[in-house]
Amino acid sequence: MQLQKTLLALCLHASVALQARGGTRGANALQAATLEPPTRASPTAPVFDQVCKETGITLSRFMIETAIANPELSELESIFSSIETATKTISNLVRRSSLTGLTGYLDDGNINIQGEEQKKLDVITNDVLKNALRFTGRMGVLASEEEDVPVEVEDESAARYQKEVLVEQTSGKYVAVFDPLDGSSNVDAGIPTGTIFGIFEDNNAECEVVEGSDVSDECLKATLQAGRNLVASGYVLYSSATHLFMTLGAGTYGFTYDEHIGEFVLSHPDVKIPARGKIYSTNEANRWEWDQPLQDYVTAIQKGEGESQTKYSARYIGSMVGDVHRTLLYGGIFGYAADTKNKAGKLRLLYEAAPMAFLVEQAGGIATTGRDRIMDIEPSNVHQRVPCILGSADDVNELKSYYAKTDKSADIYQG
Ligand code: AFP
Repeated sequence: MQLQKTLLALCLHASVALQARGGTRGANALQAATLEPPTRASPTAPVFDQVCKETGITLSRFMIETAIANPELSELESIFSSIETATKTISNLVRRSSLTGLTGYLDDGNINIQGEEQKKLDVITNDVLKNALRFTGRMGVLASEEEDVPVEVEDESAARYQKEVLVEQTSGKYVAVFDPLDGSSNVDAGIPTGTIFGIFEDNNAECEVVEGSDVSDECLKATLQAGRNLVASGYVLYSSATHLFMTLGAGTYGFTYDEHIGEFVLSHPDVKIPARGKIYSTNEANRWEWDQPLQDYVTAIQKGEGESQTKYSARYIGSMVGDVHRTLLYGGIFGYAADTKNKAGKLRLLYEAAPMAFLVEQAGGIATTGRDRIMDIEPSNVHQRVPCILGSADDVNELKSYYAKTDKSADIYQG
């Protein structure tokens, strides 16, 4: 009894302390202002008036409170629970891969639909995430970077979308798109990697799965939605710590995995990207093949001749989740632009650029091709690539101003 009283006192005390340092704010403050009007009403962000010092706010509690505040989002609770389980597993697989023989490429040299050789971890992490999501009972369609089971060439939909989409059931309300282990080419060198995910509503009533037959056009169409339709998105970074950053359209929230209690705990409430940074992050080896406006912009910030008159530093991991995570926290600009060899850049619209764009916008940043808002691009192909430049609003707007001075017809990317 005495112990219970002491714990309660600790919890209540912690609640006051967290509020005092602004860690948890009121519902209105948590409704992040997006730069562009969202197409759906913003959900109400959860409010935590009591926080236990021993556990903090776990992701499970965050989702329970979210469901109470927004009953229409209650099904997301089990989806996030499955993402949580899967990414804890992936974190463990990545950490131990040098000890468990999970480094390197598949022995049979499997090539995925992108033409990239698959690593053992690409395949295993895809299975982990796919299986976690399919058993939530909430999913209509799952599309992953690594799902490359060939479909018949004569199949019209296969030719158009170049790739199969795994359809598990039709009763589910949601569509999940994901890259299970982004940056996996880095993983054997101990460099950060990550999982990226996006959740859409399955708004295509015509999507029907007939056992034993190919995926229908309707089911594929349910997957091809613009980023502005995303209901949720996020990433999990596997690095010095495992971080899960997510948005449900009412701000961006960051959780850190606490191995002592086995839970993701809220560590970065209502993340706001600095309006301007002093870091640029891109694969500069491609610079001579970029659009001229981009070359001119990077030259200006390198010389301290940009709007801020500050000489920028370069930081580039080559692993999108790590580079975006640093950009969110420190500010600056990250991008993978079009170049003359890769006319749409390298990053995939559906399961890399759009989910990250949603997250960055919800933190007050911008994500663009150089001219167009990433969130407004309608995909025509599951594996479509897109130039993607994102980060601090002032930095990205400055870059956009270089493009605005030139004619779009001169751009490499004509999408
Ligand atoms: P891998 O998953 O093949 O390592 O690719 C990672 C990635 O898709 C993205 O995470 C990086 O931002 C980008 O590619 C790096 O590409 P470059 O190696 O061409 O710089």
